[in-house]
Amino acid sequence: MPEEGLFEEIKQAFVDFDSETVKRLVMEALSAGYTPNEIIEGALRPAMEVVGDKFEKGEYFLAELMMAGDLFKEVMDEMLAPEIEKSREGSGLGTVVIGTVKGDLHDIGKNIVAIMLRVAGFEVIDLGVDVPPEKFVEAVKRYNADIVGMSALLTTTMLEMKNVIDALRSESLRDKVKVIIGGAAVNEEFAREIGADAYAENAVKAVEICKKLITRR
Ligand code: HCB
Repeated sequence: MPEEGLFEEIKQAFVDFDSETVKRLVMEALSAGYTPNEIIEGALRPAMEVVGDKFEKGEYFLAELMMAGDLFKEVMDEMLAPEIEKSREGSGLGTVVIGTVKGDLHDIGKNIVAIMLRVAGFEVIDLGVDVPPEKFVEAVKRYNADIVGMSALLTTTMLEMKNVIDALRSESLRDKVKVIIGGAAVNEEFAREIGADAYAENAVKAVEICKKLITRR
């Protein structure tokens, strides 16, 4: 498959932090008709996983994690987000309050989900990173949200998702909102365990699921 070769090259250049080559090849992929999501899921996210693995093995350090974050953001902001914006579908689907949970500063995946939800027609209130449960609760009340989206990439922060759900429950809001979770630390089983309505492994799935959740309310 030609895509595999091109995506593999993007991935390799990304892992080497060769930003010029990454950008040139991403442009090539867009010109060849690949969607931003195909490029993210087929090349950039797998590259991030390699960087993460190298960090775990002690081959890369915090500086490299930061470089990877910066490079991903550059490619998103300069090339992919403007492309995603072009496919705006509509508006008025409902309101989603989204954030990365307390103690967690990873926001790249959450930002992709937020932009894709906006483009699909949701109003998105992005609370940013390191968001404590009370802030989620406050935003749900303030914006009369339909859905709460949470992101966690650390095993040390994933339990914060349960704290948010508990906080919604104790404010009698749990029946009024649907809860979707995502991020590298979590999975379907964990979503069930903490009482979330859904887990999404990527942004496209998150949009699909939010559309379904909104019609089931
Ligand atoms: Co971070 N980090 N990091 N990191 N980091 C991870 C997450 C590790 C897995 C790397 C590893 O060891 N293999 C690891 C966590 C291990 C663990 O807990 N099991 C780790 C660690 C340990 C740390 C620090 C503790 C390192 C240190 O200081 N010693 C530290 C923690 C800081 C903190 O949060 N308190 C840290 C810091 C950083 C940064 C700041 C340098 C940087 C983040 C920059 C930023 O986000 N602004 C960073 C990065 C870049 C990573 C990796 C390499 C990439 C993460 C990423 O952006 N992936 C990551 C390795 C990995 O993930 N395998 C590593 C790409 C995006 C697109 O994927 O999964 O976030 P995503 O999002 C997807 C998907 O999950 C879904 O849709 C998105 C799009 O498809 N989704 C949702 C996401 N959120 C959703 C919400 C929904 O409601 C629905 C779907």
